[in-house]
Amino acid sequence: MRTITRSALIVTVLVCLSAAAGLSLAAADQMANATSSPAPYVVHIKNFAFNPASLTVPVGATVVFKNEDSVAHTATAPGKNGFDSGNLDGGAEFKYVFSKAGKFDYVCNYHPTMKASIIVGAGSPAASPTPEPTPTQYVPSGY
Ligand SMILES: [Cu+2]
Repeated sequence: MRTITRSALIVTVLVCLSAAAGLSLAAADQMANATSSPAPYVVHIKNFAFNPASLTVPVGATVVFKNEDSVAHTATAPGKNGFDSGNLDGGAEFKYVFSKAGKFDYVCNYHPTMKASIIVGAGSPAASPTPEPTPTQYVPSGY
């Protein structure tokens, strides 16, 4: 009984170690992808709303506005530094590159109650999840 418990413990430790290794590999992979080709940011236009209503992106980010409704919408930020998707039929999408920092409030020209904003920051991409710290207490000293 004692030996069974012991080997069960060893198996548990090994499983934890491989899980941790797998996680850090995945995280490293994700970071490499982020630096080489940043994932596009997506604003979903659905049920007469922009989702997310507030999106923070780094300077130079590409944002894709996807109309997932069956009716037409626009994504329009007035002003000389603004942007305008023009008419977006249901299922259509519009890509825009935000090359300047700032806050861009935009609306749908057809439905003025649809309001949202894009915040373009000067720094690195926001919302990069902090990886869990490696559980070093599980590493046997003999390894
Ligand atoms: Cu609309």
